[in-house]
Amino acid sequence: KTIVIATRNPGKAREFAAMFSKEGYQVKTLLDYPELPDVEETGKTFEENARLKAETIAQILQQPVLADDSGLVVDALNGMPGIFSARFAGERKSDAANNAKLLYELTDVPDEKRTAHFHCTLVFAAPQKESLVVEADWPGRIGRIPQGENGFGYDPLFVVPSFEKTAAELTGEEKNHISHRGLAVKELGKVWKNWLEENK
Ligand code: ITT
Ligand code: NA
Repeated sequence: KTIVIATRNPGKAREFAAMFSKEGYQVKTLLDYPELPDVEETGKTFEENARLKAETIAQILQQPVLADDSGLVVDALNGMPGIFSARFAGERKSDAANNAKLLYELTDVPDEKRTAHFHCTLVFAAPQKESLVVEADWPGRIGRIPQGENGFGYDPLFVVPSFEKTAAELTGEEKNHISHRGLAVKELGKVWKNWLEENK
């Protein structure tokens, strides 16, 4: 069993591979298809962007494709970086640059106002079918010093209340169990069977 995920983010790819291998799936990502185009994320919402990625690649490959659009929503920044999380510090900037910009923007924000959540929208698209959409959030707060070596993106600054550690200090297993992406994959598992029945 193989599932194609329309992502070029190696951090996401690693998490999906860990989660889907438990269900007996082998994960392929766009890192395995270097010839496919980059899908421009012109949408105004996570769902629009996830749809663009999943439906474009499903159309090209003529097979079912899953896509993830996700990001960090910071209350004190009116929801930024949100859908712009991957390019907060500019196009093709490093995770470290994004984290540095986030810390800078929050310099004068006190601890009790540093609340945030990660959001994940997953779209499962198949040629000639209605797409399946699920989403999940992961609440936490933004720390003051990057800590931890695991994960990717904003994980070193995202403090998880139940652990009092950053997401980058959790093991991959601990993160996938409670993260926005982990919860969205669980939700997908629940609705997938029905979708397959309805779309035979
Ligand atoms: P693809 O579109 O190829 O999947 P991307 O990184 O551009 O890769 P998004 O447009 O969905 O994907 O942007 C998601 C960004 O949000 C990601 O680059 C991180 O900066 C951040 N992010 C999402 N999930 C995260 C997580 O679990 N931990 C840390 N940062 C995360
Ligand atoms: Na992207």
